[in-house]
This record gives sequence, C-alpha cells and structure tokens, in this order.
Amino acid sequence: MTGAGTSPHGQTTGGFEKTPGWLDWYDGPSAPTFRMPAGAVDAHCHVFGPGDRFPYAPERKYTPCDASAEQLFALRDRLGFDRNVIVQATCHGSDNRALVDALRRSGGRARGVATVRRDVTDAEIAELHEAGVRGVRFNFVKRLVERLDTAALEEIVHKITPLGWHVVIYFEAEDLPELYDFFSGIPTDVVVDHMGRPDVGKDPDGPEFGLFLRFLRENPNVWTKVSCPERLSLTGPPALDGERYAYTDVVPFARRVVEEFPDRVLWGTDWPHPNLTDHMPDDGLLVDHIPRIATTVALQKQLLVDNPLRLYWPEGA
Ligand code: 0GY
Repeated sequence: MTGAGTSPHGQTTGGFEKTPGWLDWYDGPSAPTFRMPAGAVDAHCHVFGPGDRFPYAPERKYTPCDASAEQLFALRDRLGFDRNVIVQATCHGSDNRALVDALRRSGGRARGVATVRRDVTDAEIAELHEAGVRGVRFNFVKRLVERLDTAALEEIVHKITPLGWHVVIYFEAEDLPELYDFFSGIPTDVVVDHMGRPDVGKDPDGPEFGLFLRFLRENPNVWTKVSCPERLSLTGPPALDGERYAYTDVVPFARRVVEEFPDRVLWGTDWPHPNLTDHMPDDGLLVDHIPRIATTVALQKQLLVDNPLRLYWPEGA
C-alpha cells in the first residue's frame, strides 16, 4: 500500500535536493474498485518541476521530488478521471510556468489555479486565462508561506473578478475564527481546500467543525474540496480485514459536508501529496474513499462531474 521511497521517478532534477525525509509519490497505484462516473474531474492535484525545466522558487519551504505533467496525466488515465484541475503549489511560489506548461499540454483537459503577486498585470492575467487558469490560490498555512497581506489579496481579487475567476483558500481549522470575516467578504466564488483542515480527532458535531459548516451555510459563494483524507486522518491507511476501506475517521466529516452542500463540493487526489510524513497513499485506494463520503450515484456525479464542470468549464464540457 505504501510506496515511500520506492518510486523510480522519485527524483528532483536541476541540482535541487529534496527536503530530508521527503516521501515520494507512489508509482504503482492499484486500480480502484469504485466505478468513476464518465467525465470525472480530479479537482486538486499539482505538478512539481521537473526542477531542471521549472526551477523551484527561492522562497519555498520545501523541495519535493519532481512530478511532471506526463506523470499526472498517466495517473489521471490509470484512475479513470477525464480531467484535472492543477493547483499551484507553494514550492513554485508565484512562478506559474510549470502549471501553464501542463495546462497547454493537456489538450483542454486541465484547468489551473495560479498564485499571483499583487503587482500582477492585466496582460499576465489574460495570458494565464488563455492557458486555462480560472482561479487564484491564497495559502494561509503558516508552515507553507509567510503571512499574507490581506490588502494585497483584496487588490488581486479586484483584478481577477472581471474574468470570472474564483479564489481558492487553504487554511487550518484553528485559524478560521480569526479569518472568518475576511473570508466572508471575498466577493467571488471561494473554494476551501480540504474542508479547512479539521482536527478529525474532535467531534464532527463539535464547535470547531461547526464553525466551518456555519461558514458554508452563511456564504452561498463558498465551496469546499472534501479531499485529503490521507492528510487529515489520525487512524491512517491500513485496510480493514482486507477491505479497501481506509481513513475511516475522516468519513463523518466529509460525508456531512457532501450531504448538506451537494452542489458546492469538489474532490481531488492531491497527487503528488506534498509534505506527508508518515505514509504515501495508494491513489487507487484514495479513489475508493469516494463512495464512502458520497454514498449515492447522484451525489457522486455532482461531486466528480457536475460541480467541477460548472466551476472550471462553464462554457460546456
Ligand atoms: C496540498 C497540501 C499541502 C501543500 C500545498 O501548496 C502547497 O505547498 O498545498 C500541505 O503541505 O498541506 O494541498 O497540496
């Protein structure tokens, strides 16, 4: 199940050295047993480098192993997805060249979420749009980035609004109280990565996750990715009695969100899974998590097809 360190592709090129202890993405994912609906979108994944073509950003907090567009598209086909949404990761800072290259090589089967600086020009935004970018990401996770200046974010939001882009935010549950009002004021659609990273050791009916659910209820423009069980789980990956059933402690959280907000949820693999420290997931097993959290064919189609197409391919599939 785990492939840490075994991938022949687990390299970092361009003279970069991986962060000590880095776990490489797993090169031999099992075939999922879940029958993916036609047209399914992996709505959260990344490309890393390769470092010799697309150098990692000087300000990065980690150096990953390379994970190229070709390798991502091979995984897409292996798992049964039709499309990808590729999200700029912090190790590339605001240098979106690897992302844009992947989008251009996807044949229209990938959209992107970029990271831009406050001085980004309208021409640069137009070029990103032409390549397939449809959103910007603001990362508030302290171990990944320096603190963001909210005035800068407001300027960026102002610049991207005319193109109909949305904002992706990544934060941890303990930071939501402080950021709640700022997030609630973002006028575009907003997508929250990984359910705002709940502590799944706590009660899904408790105040912490309750605040996140309230955030979704009070702000109809807010969506969330019910992704990353492997990142959130405390019980971890072992399959129970040989069943392909892992990350059980995350299920009540994700299922709750899918059932209350079925038209505002997205799902993604998070390949190549940066910064995991205890295991590297089998992406096939991750896909088999989907029917545990979206328990009907109708919910699965909303989660994997209808919702991501509405947000990323509104002009029609
Ligand atoms: C994720 C999660 C992480 C990393 C990043 O941009 C990034 O570097 O998002 C993380 O370390 O939790 O979604 O990829």
